[in-house]
Amino acid sequence: MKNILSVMFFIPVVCLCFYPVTLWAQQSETNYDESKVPEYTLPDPLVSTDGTRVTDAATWVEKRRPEILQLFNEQMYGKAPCQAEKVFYSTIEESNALDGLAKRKQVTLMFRQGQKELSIALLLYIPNNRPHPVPAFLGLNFSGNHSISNDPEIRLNTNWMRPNKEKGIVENRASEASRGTAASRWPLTKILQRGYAIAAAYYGDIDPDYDDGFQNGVHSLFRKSELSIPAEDEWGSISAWAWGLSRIMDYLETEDEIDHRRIVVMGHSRLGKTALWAGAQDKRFAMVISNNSGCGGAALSRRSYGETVGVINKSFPHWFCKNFKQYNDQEHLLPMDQHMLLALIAPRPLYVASAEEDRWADPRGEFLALKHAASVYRLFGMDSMVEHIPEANQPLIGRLSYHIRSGKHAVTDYDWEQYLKWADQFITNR
Ligand code: GTR
Repeated sequence: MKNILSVMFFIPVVCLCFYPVTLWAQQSETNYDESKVPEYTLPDPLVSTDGTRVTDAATWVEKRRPEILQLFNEQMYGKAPCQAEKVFYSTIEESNALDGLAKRKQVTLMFRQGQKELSIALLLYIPNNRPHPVPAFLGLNFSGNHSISNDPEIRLNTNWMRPNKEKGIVENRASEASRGTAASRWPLTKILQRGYAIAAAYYGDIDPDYDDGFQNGVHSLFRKSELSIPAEDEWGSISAWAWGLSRIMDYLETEDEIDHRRIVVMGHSRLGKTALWAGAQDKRFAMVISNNSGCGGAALSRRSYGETVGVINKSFPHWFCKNFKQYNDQEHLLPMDQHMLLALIAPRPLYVASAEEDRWADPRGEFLALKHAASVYRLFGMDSMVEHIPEANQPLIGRLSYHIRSGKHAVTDYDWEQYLKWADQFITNR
């Protein structure tokens, strides 16, 4: 018995000690050499499974788009259920905020399925002195709504969080020190002054970001039984977070002061992957922004540059469905690639942004995916300027937009300036 106990203790301790070494080893093997990118042929978004070529928008919408959606559902992100049996919305706080610039509203979205429940805390800032309903940016955040602003009235999120001392997260829980720690990613005043509302929620309310065999968070509401093993095409966490974005959209449809036909869904990094998957599935999102989303987001998998399918599946086994693991080091076998994910958003405006030093996310791969999504936009009569990768900080603004910013993996004021310019141009002109 004693032996078994010491082995049980020993194995996780050894794994934890070696984790940073394994991670370092993976990253040091990473290909950052353009000449070592394997030769690849991308699947053509405009050739249907039966081999016929799609030449008009109607055939794309009715035939080819559903085929591609099915591929991503079954082979990559995993299928999500629609809606919970019961949904309740309750406004827990509403008042003037930010020196009268906006109204702050905190709403709990509660989902009940059988005996199980899940709540999402939604934070809204709606600009005052504007003709309502106003357009809005919707985004999930990494460490709670209280992290996006120093506003002391924002409820402190008490759910599980990934450890992060700098963000005041102690023993997997936020503290008062966590307030405003992500404020630089969310220039609220600037966004509100331009006439946009902001809708924010913590991704961990929907599904905690760790591997537990797809059991906790919203997954638990829809499991057939406590013992059921997730199917190969059952939803991973990215699908769960995207499900949450669509449920927030359901709520926004009931909010009089926000125009649900003008919602821009935005996400950074893993939440950029999520924003893309949400926008690809749910046509109610008028515009989509992928900020540094990288592998499993905007970057082409076949390039195997920076983070690869094999590496992401090992580091984050819970993000994608089990089927996706078949493509570890076998990207050429994928029946789709990420340009086809982007194409699912057509004809809606789409912005892909990279950062020069974010080689892990493969900026060129993000650009190329956007470039190769353009054939589908052309079916809708929409031209694309995304032909040659621009210099740093020279944005290409159009229905398909792209920039590569100097600097690191982050969301900066520069990024937001471009998003706001682009949204001003397209939000009223879908
Ligand atoms: C990294 C991961 C990336 C990206 C990033 C993030 O560790 O390898 O795919 O999603 O995390 O979300 O910050």
